[in-house]
Amino acid sequence: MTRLTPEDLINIQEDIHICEQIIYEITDRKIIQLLENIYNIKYNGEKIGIIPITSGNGLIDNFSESLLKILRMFNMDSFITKRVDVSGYYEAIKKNADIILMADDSTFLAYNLKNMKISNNQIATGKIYSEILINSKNLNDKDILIIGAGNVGKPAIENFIKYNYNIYIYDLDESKIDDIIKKFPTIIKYNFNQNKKFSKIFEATPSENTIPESVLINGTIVSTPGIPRALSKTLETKYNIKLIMEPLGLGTLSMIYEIL
Ligand code: NAD
Ligand code: 2YG
Ligand code: MG
Repeated sequence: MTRLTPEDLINIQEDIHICEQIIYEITDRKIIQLLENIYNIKYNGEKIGIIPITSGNGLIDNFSESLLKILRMFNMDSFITKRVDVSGYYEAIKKNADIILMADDSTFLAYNLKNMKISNNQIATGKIYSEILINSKNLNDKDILIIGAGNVGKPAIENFIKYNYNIYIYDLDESKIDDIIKKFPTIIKYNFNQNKKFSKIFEATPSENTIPESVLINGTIVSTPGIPRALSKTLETKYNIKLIMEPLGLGTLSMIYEIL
């Protein structure tokens, strides 16, 4: 997992705004409509407390503030606790939060204090970024290339399996692919010599420029939570790629909807 930097988050509202437009172009739905469909639930004014956590490598400047911006962009009732860690948790409960959001170096979770549902950012991120491809208007092409079969990639793979996709996967770590193929034997191990092109690509790795030109066609949809960027700007422009990529928003919204 790549640790977010304050710089990653500088344009968070603009990044989400651009994603909103591309998602609408691809699926005919706004982000919130998509989430309501995926999780079959509507947001009903639940109050969300964001708790800054200082453990391990400490606070990321802009992290809690970015979460607040994201939630408020979608009109969710939210606040950041003034205190941190355990005292912040206490404050969130005293201020009648229904849901808390908090992250240390390895886990970013949302917990619904009323119904006791919990969500994990990696799983919720894999879900929303895969659903964008699954809900694209191009329903005929059921081939998907997945690059990166880690904690975000795996829930995405399970989702594509559910929708009967022909899944091609590539990961630097071959053992990851082998483990997945043991579980889902229909999955195909992809190597870039196969020279197959894709209209849908999912990428979740911590490496840069993992998507080579050889797999692209004009208008390929690339849904990629991976940080840093998986596709060069040159290739994005050359192939008119529909690129879904932002560092925090979609995954966070997906976490909230998962536990409503
Ligand atoms: P992970 O470490 O569990 O998995 C990453 C996988 O990528 C591993 O299997 C690794 O072998 C593989 N990999 C690394 N370099 C590769 C390369 N060059 N080519 C192919 N495979 C490669 O990490 P994760 O939790 O799945 O997160 C993946 C990325 O997504 C990270 O950058 C993380 O920060 C980011 N992330 C973004 C969001 C978001 O909201 N945008 C949310 C969660 C995670
Ligand atoms: O409260 C704080 O400011 C810090 N304790 C937050 C630490 C978050 C560390 N996690 C990451 O950087 C991310 N990879 C997880 C966020 C998912 C969205 N990319
Ligand atoms: Mg996200």
